[in-house]
Amino acid sequence: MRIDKGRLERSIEELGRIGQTPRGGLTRLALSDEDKRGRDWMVARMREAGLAVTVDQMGNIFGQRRGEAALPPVIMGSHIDSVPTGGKYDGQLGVLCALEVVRALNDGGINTRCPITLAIFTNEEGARFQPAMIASGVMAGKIALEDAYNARDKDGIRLVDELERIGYLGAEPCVARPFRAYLELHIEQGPFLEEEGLTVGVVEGIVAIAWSRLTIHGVQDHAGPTPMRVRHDALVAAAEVVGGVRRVAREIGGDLVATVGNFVVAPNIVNAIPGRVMLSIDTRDPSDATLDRARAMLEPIVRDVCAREGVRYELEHYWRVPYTPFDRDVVDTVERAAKASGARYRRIRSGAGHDAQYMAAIGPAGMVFVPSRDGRSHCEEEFTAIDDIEHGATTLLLAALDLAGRA
Ligand code: HGY
Ligand code: MN
Ligand code: MN
Repeated sequence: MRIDKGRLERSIEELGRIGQTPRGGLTRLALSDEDKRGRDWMVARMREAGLAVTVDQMGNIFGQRRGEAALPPVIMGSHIDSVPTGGKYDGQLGVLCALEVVRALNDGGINTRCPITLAIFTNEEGARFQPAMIASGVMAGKIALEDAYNARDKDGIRLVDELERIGYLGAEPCVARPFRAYLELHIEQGPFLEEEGLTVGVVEGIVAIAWSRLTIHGVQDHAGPTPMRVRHDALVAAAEVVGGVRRVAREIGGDLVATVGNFVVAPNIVNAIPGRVMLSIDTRDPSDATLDRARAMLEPIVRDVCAREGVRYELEHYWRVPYTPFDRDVVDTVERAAKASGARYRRIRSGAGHDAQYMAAIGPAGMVFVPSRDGRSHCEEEFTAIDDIEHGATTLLLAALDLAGRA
């Protein structure tokens, strides 16, 4: 019983071709036609591997491998939706390594006491519908199903209508059910494993994450005849806020990160003074108290900048996930598996959110990291070497077997 590196590499290439960009990256937005094709491809492979496939109300896909006893399953999961011009490892690698674990168990004729379930979560990225991890959030009871259904993309299309359109609006309730453990293999998306020459990260927890939306209302006007002294320019105020976000991150320092990634200007033409700007603010830190401190520093900056420019604003704090430590026993099991796999490893914390963050709210969860070349992710340069992937997948296999118990 072992991970078949060649088979796993072929699967990564094959699934990675669905939504592939000209530069070899991936654009497979949640519930898009590419996501449907990716889902259909995965369901076919899951059925070939003998899994009983079900789909729930949020379009989460589950493939169950029977266990010897009526016990809660060991779930291995992740996501196959990507960010625009992202990479073909974020999310999909965890799903394919979980599939490879099932295939290796099948090859070895291994039966387990607990069932083994493969899970593919909808819209983990939050790139098309917000917030991120919306489907595991519904399952964990942290996001109302109706709110998730009514989430709209930038074209005003609702999430539920897209689930229906692509044929993945399942009947199974999207609710928490007991599980023996949840395991997620994922790329690190940061520089540490590679810098230290390590091939596996034993993830101890995930940082706290806060998303806010700032909308600034100025006075839209003509760029030519309007004297500077009478202007109320939403973009000038927004630009100063962006600088303020960076200042707050610098002043607090430590592990705090703060990003303005989404920035929408209206009417966004050369010869009109911007009347409205919407910008996103993503802050993360291992300490929830530090996120609160960052917010407390940011709000007066926004207030003063907008007062000076004579513009109105709304600041919505619309998504928050607390610092999430993983289950001690699961982390210890992953560490034992990493050691047994022969990998060079260490314990590490995740700076990215994952479905494991919400799954940890309803049962024992843990993660396995593999290195990212140059620490890059959410970009077409995203890459992880297959030898590192093999170590990670072997760690996943050994940890899942330990937790599920051999029959
Ligand atoms: O935002 C995140 O950390 C993840 O990529 N959804
Ligand atoms: Mn991911
Ligand atoms: Mn991601």
